[in-house]
Formats: sequence, structure tokens, C-alpha cells
Amino acid sequence: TFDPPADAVVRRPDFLLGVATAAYQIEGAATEDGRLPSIWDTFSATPGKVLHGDTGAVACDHYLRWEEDVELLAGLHVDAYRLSIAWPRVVDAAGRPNEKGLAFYRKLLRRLKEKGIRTSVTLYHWDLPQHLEDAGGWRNRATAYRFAEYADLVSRELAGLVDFWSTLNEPWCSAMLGYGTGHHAPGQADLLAANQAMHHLLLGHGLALATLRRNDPASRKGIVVNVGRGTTDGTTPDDARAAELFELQHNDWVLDPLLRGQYPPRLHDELWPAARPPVQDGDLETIGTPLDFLGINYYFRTNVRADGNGGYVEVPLPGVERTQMGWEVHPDGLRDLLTGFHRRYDNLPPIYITENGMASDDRVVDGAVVDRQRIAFLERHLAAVDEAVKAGVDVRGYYVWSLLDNFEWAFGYERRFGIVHVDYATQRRTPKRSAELLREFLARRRSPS
Ligand code: PNW
Repeated sequence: TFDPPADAVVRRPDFLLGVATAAYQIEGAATEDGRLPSIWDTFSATPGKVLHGDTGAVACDHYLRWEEDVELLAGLHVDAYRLSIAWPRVVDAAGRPNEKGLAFYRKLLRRLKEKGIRTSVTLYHWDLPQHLEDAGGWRNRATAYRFAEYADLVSRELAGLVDFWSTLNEPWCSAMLGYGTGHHAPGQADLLAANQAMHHLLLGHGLALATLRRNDPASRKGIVVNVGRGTTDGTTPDDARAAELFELQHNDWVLDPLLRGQYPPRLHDELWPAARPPVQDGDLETIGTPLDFLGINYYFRTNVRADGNGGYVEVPLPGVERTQMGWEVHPDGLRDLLTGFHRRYDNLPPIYITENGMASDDRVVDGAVVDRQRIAFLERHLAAVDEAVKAGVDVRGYYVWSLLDNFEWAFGYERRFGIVHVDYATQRRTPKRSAELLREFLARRRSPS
């Protein structure tokens, strides 16, 4: 069973426990009701970019099966559901609302409300309309303004149906994997482009946040960032510095402009002198607009050492537990990052863990999926959150990534993050053992007998 200690924060009825998904990873119906192509349609259709040539064209067919999926959520007794809106579904090429796309999210959010499930909506989970990429994408400052216009349109249409708005999901991944390494759409590999993209993503976030405040004052507004734990098994001062640089490049790059109103000076002085962001007057004030909450996505720890060139290099630790992604299981990293942010930022907003979870090669055997590694993973990470709360960090909720097995970006359908198994041939959903334990825990928490 899933049985956290009596005083664990996750037992408090007001600690939000939920599950998360994202539009492109589950919806499918890529050309339905006037949806425009996004950079992920283009990227996944490009040979060699996604494992086995998988695409999100069908995915979990959630656009058509959303009612069944809401029943699944209600049956789990989750407090909250985190989803994202597909920008190319709701805005047409001329910037006008696409009513059919909006109607989908309206009926979905209404149904969730009827079921008593809190809604957490991300505006941008990586599916940039392709026509905006053709105009320079996030390298182009104009995209920040297009994003704010999209936020304005959506928040006017859906005001009152959303409890938590997040502007962006993981700007680090959009900027670095999309424009810096090319592992994600749109597939550019250029450090300057990544810094341009990061700046315009953050600017778009700040502009959108102000718009959301005007249009939907009762909701809470924030942003979701991915954070990485970097440590070293090396013994030299340069190794220690390498671990610092890792976290500087992953965490401070994003959090310092959001929470301190500046990019970390060391980042561009030491690591990337030739890739300075295109900051204009007033941008950092816009980016530093106060947040109602900060969403944190945490997955793994990275062991690094000095590379001998002033940078760092990853050196995987032998003999540690890993997931189907090859990512190290390291719950203490979540605790240590949370307490570290609490020390570093004076004005740290309330935190929600907006994603945590793991991939495993799950199969249905005799109608059941026994995902033991995931159950232990979730228990240990919730225990790490509990330790952070007891050390004074204000963490108010936790979402498991993900409700369903889904399109895992460059790894396609071969990596399974769901607490519910999806058989892609039939679209049959089978709750894994982790989902059943979560359901039992939430039912008991709701009505202790
Ligand atoms: C996140 N990394 O992506 C995303 O928000 C989800 O859409 C995704 O399915 C989930 O985590 C699992 O991957 C990440 O390389 C992708 O550090 C890559 C990294 C981190 C997060």
C-alpha cells in the first residue's frame, strides 16, 4: 500500500495532489477542427528526429476520448488536473480565435469543474504554431508579443474555468533543447539562438502574466520550470565548480531573471561570453513581475566533473538506480534543490511540484500492470517534499507526470510515464498498480474511516 507517515504533508487535505499531461503528448487529432501545424508536427515528421519516426498525430486520441479520460481522473479522486492548451488549436493564422478549438477546452474544463477537480492550465507546453517559427520563432522578439495576444484571447474566453494558470512549461527545454542542442523542435543547435529564445520566452511570460491578471483576477498565476540537481563525485575545486556551473546553467539561468530581475552574471562572464541575451530597457522588470506560485518539475540528478576547459562534463555514476529514460533516481535532489531555492531567493513564491514521475517498460499481464519501481519512486519523492516542507519550504501540491502513457517527445511512444497504461493499438486504458494505490490513498484521505 501507499502509506506515508501520519505527519506527512501529503496527508493534509489542503495539500493538492494531482496528475499532469500536455496537449501534444495526448490529444492527437492533429488536423481536426482547424488546428494549425505546430513545430512538433514538423519536427516529428522529419526523419531521424523522433525514435521510430513516431508523431503526435494520434497519440492517446484524447481530443476524441476526453470524456472517458475525465471519468478516469474522477475515479482516481485527484484534487487537481494539470493540462495544456494547444496554441495552434485556438488561434488561427490571422490571430483570430478558432471557436471550435476553444469549445473543446471549454467543455473539458467545465466537466472537470463539475467533477470537483481543480484545473491547472499551461498556455505553452512546446507546441508553437509553425507559421510563427517560420517568422523566426522564439529567436524573434515579436513571438513574445504573439504569445501575450494568445494569452489575452484564451484568458478572456476561459476566465472562471481555471484555478491555476501557468504561462510556460519549462522554458529551459524550449530554449536549450529546441534552439541550443536541437534535440527538440524546432531542432536548431546554436547557443546564441538558445539565449535569444530564452529571453523572448521569459519576456512573453511576463507580458502574458499581466494580461492574465487583468482578464482573470480570481485565478492564481505562475510559471513552470524544470530544475536539475548537479553534484560531483570529483574531489578537486574545479569539480566542485563544475557542479555549480551545471546548476547555474539549468536553474539560475531561468530563476534569477524571474525572481531576482537579472540574468546570473557568471553565466555569461564564465560560460557563454559570446551568447548574451538581447535585453532591452524594461524587459527585466516585465520578466520579474511577481508570481502567485512557482511550478517546479524535477526528474533526476546529474553527476559532473570539470572538463578541463572551464566547463563541466557529465560522468554517469555506476551502480545507481535508473529509470527507462536512463535518468538516475535521486529523491534527495528534490529536497536539496527546494531548500537551496528557499535560501537563495528572498521572495520565493509558494511552490507546486508540477511534474515528477518516471518512465518504465510497463506491460499488461493478466489485465494488470505492476509498476513497482514507480510506486517506490513516487513514495520517496513525496517523502523528499515532506522533508523540504519541514525545513521551511512552502510546497502546496504535487502532480504526478503523467496520467497516461503518451508521446514522450524525441523518444516517441517507447517511454511510458503514465500511471495509466495505454495500448496504442486499441487506445485501451489500464490503470497501473500505482494508479490504484493513489486512488486508495486519496479515497482514504477524503473520508478517513
Ligand atoms: C518534461 N531533460 O520534459 C516535460 O514537461 C514533459 O512534457 C515530459 O514528458 C516529461 O518532462 C518527461 O520527460 C523534460 O532532458 C524533458 O532534462 C527533458 C528534460 C527534462 C524535462
